[in-house]
Parts: sequence; C-alpha cells; structure tokens
Amino acid sequence: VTFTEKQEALVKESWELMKPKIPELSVLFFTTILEIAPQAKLMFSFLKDTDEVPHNNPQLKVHAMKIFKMTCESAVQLREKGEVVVAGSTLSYLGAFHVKKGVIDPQFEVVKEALLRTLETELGDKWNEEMKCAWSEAYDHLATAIKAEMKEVR
Ligand code: HEM
Ligand code: ISQ
Repeated sequence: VTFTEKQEALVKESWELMKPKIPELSVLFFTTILEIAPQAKLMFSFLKDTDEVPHNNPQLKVHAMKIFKMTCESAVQLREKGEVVVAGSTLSYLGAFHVKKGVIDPQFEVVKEALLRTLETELGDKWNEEMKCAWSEAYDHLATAIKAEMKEVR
C-alpha cells in the first residue's frame, strides 16, 4: 500500500477542523445517507418514532463521531503499517453488529459518499481532490476490514 505521510497529514488536519463541529455535522452526515439511500431509514433506531432526523440524539452524534475518527485512525495505520488494524476486537464487533442490523456490502459506498460530501460542505475552499483521495483510501481500507469481518459471521 502506498499511503503517504502527506496523505496522513491531510486527513489528520482536516479531521481537526471537523471535530469541533461534529455535533451539528452528524445531522448533515446522517441526512445525506438517507438522501442517497432512503430505504436505509428502517435500519436506524434514531428514526424509530419519527420521520425527521433528530437534531439532538446523543447516539447519532456519538456514532457519527466514531465513523470519522475511525477513518482518521485508519489513515494513521495505513501509513504506519500498510494495513488497517483499528483495535482488532472493535473490527470483529462492528462486523457482527452490522450483519445483525442487516447491512449489506454495497451500502458502504453510500456511507462513503455521505462522509465525503459532509467533509466537502464543511471544509469549502479548504477541500480539494488530494484530500478527497486520502479520505477515500482511508475509508475504503476501513470498510474492507469491516466487510471481511462481516463475512466471518455469515
Ligand atoms: C451502528 C460504525 C458502515 C448501518 C454503528 C456503530 C458504529 C458504526 C461505531 C455503533 C455500534 C454500537 O451501537 O455499538 C460504522 C463504520 C462504518 C459503518 C465505521 C464504515 C466504515 C455502515 C453501513 C451501514 C451502517 C454501510 C448501512 C447503512 C448502521 C446501523 C447501525 C450502525 C443501522 C445501528 C444504529 C442504531 O440504530 O443505533 N456503525 N458503520 N453502518 N451502523 Fe454503522
Ligand atoms: C452508523 N453507521 C454508519 C453510518 C452512521 C451515520 C450516522 C449515525 C450512525 C451510523
């Protein structure tokens, strides 16, 4: 794998800019997922009793934060080791968890697209093609690792 120091730095720097705003951005992120894949609505407990994306759901904020953070960690690991480790047990837990929720592989592209659009919206002028490539690669490796764990369960 060729994930460069520069790419790692781009992901880390943009994540630092995003982090303080994640409570608000989590709503945009989740809304974008549902715009791309409306049928995913039924899978999420945040929407059990409502049609609208809740603006003050702590779970939604925590999960959204985790996804961005794990993608950033994936960038660090790619640079250091050329593979994604996260914490081994976290990966197998997430694999099993998502299988139980009924998640299928193609939906990982939906979450990826939503993640990239959220970054683009928030970063505006600071967002560029190089950053997009770095975040895409980091996310793809994380998604591949989770999908591999999902296969173990099935
Ligand atoms: C929950 C991460 C991709 C659907 C979660 C949780 C995390 C997470 C950390 C919380 C687990 C818990 O409650 O213990 C990720 C990461 C992903 C990813 C890092 C990709 C790299 C996906 C995809 C889907 C999905 C592709 C399909 C649309 C869900 C659902 C839940 C969930 C339905 C349960 C939410 C709830 O109702 O509480 N995910 N996820 N995830 N994820 Fe993902
Ligand atoms: C869980 N998994 C994937 C994407 C998500 C987005 C918002 C909240 C929870 C999520």
